[in-house]
Amino acid sequence: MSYPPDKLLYMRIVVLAGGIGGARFLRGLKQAAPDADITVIGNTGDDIHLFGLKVCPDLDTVMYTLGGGINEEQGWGRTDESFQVKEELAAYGVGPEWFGLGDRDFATHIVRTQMLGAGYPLSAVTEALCARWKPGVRLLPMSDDRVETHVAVDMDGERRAIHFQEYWVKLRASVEAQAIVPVGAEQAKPAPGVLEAIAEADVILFPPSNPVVSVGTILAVPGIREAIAEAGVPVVGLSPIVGDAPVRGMADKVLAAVGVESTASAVATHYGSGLLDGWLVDTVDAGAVAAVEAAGIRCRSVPLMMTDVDATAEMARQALVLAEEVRA
Ligand code: FO1
Repeated sequence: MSYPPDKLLYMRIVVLAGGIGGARFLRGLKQAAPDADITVIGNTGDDIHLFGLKVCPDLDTVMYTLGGGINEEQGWGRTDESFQVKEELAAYGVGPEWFGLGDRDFATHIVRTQMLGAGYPLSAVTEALCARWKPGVRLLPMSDDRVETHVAVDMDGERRAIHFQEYWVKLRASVEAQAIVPVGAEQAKPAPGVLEAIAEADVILFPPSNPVVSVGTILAVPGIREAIAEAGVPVVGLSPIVGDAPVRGMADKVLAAVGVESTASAVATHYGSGLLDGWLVDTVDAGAVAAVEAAGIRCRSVPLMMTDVDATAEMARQALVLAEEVRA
């Protein structure tokens, strides 16, 4: 199939991104549409304060991946990393030991925390950090306000709300999530530039990121969902579920917590036709196309495995092609 018309390459694209899946998709999108003006609205619900430092895993994963500093195997953290600071902290008995902050990564969190302490909002700090990494997209946090995703779990005979990172990294989502709560989201305002980017977009994409704790948390910031629904431009998503299982990560655990089946069609209807115009499912889920279309969402099946940048670029191109189909 030939590449989309030239005008697609120059369009303004807004992407709602989580961590690893979002970052890898963006790398493909940049290859598919090298001249597009891409604004990324990044999830900050995974943010955590550790050792007095503000850590923003999803913003950093996008910044490092697009800026060439990511640990490719892990998909998070820095390349050529060492862990001497973490070891020294552990020698003082200071944890948590379950969260792998490396020495190079620490520098990012120190700079971020210093700037926040000096009064700069997270959006300005992120812009300053990106001046070094030059990700080739405009990376905006969803909000400058503090939003923290907590997970309600039943442990040791009682219900507790724990930080998302504790649930994800320490517990590896091994305990059933009873509820997912983006604490602070209701009071949060979209960061400067977020609503403007949505209003000016030619196309809005939901990458194969976690629909609950990544894209869902961004949509929980009042004003963002409404702005997308009212933007009047194609909104196209790519399923993070292939063959009834998450492509990576443990999205099924948090989908269950919000009562959504781990299928490509269930995730599409969870977003809903009021938000989503188009949905790509993997070829193994071609049987789901009819159900998604019956729900009022244009659907196509294409290969959705981000095995390398070329395969990912082809996925991004298919999303843009579907967006044009929807627009027409
Ligand atoms: N993921 C892990 O599985 N283990 C870790 O120790 C870990 C540390 C970490 C440090 C910085 C960072 O930016 C990301 C990190 N991640 C780690 C990834 C992160 O926990 C999640 O994958 C995302 O928050 C979900 O998008």
